[in-house]
Amino acid sequence: MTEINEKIHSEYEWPDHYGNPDWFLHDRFGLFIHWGLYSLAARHEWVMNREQIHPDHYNKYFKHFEPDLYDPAKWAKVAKEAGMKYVVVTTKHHEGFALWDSNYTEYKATNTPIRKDLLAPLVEAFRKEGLKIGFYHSLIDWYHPEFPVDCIHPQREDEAFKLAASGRDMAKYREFLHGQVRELLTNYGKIDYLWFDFSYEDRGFNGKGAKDWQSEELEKMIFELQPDILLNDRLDLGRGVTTPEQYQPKSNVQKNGKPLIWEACQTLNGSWGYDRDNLNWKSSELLITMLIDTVSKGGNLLLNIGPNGRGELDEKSLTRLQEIGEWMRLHSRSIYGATESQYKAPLDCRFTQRGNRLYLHVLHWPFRTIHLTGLAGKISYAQFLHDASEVFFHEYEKPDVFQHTAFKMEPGEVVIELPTTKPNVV
Ligand code: FHN
Repeated sequence: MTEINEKIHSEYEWPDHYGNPDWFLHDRFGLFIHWGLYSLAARHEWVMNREQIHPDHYNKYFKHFEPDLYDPAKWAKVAKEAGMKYVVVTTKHHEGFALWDSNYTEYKATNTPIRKDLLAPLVEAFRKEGLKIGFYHSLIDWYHPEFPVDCIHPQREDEAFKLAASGRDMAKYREFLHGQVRELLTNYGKIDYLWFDFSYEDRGFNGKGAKDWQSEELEKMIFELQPDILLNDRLDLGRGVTTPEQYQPKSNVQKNGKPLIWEACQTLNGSWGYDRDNLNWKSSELLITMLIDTVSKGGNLLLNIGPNGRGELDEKSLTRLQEIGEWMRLHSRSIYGATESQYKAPLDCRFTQRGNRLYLHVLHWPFRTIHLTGLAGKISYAQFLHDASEVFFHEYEKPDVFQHTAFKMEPGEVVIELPTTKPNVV
């Protein structure tokens, strides 16, 4: 068992009946894929709601959906070369359109002009590249006749919930929801991660989600079908992988003073679905910094791409994933199996620690003087760069307390070999 795993099993709140998170804590970096009819609209996965598109009009996308350039083997190769170790793909987003050949709906890929199950070849391709398989599944469904929130009405749940009283049968919807989850966990082999979406807890409707979805029963069924699967916490049961969205937590994520297993889910440009004219693209440097920052706080990064309606990844996404992959080629050893350090990193730096190796990520190389307070004294870059091959960080305050060497291995990576016994650094 790796050092992290000992930490998990001793310190973290992780339900005994949940899958073993060891692989997740080692792998650290995954690919999120948002792909559906909204990809044809090329605006945003909430386009139906944001532009108040009537279902009759939105149905045109269903009639035209034919991703003839879809190449999941290419997607899997791109993800692997980016250093990603698992994938989470939208089996069905809020629009209700199923990528797989579900027996519970006609609103599925096999009934569009592409006329095939799009999930099966993706699972096969990513598994072949050695990535773990995760399914995203939307708990809400704007298309299903019995779900009490349709997309035309404002997404103000209080109005929508009144709509629910108008004869919509939540029990019928729940049967549909549980049935589709059963299909997904039965027909595609071992699934490593199930990522439910649209927590009502996060929106202040405490208790509603777990009640509406009958989350306890759903969770029981999930583990009967896939005993080792990981679950996120959006079934509103207060357990599972915590998934802060589109922001970087200030420190590791905790509950009752105990660290949680958590995963930051982030986009490349602010949109989860393909958004052709989007101008908010994050740089590769920022995305790499987000990965480092996340691991330095003991979390995973789930980084999203939105393939277009033809089934292709756009150039801007491909470029970023390739550049992240080049950084990972050099520095993945500071990411895989690494986690937060007990030491406080200097300003504009991050520490990730793997065993007794402490990786100092200098985010503004080489324009900062490193102040390693609590671990070492202050050195100037001039000295640092001059002594690049072997740099001694000294405890200027208490030189006799602790001294170790730092090896500048690659641009941007400094490895500090720690003594095997924990230094009595105060
Ligand atoms: O509404 C969705 C959104 O479209 C996207 O899927 C994100 C991904 O985490 N989840 C919901 C917003 O919290």
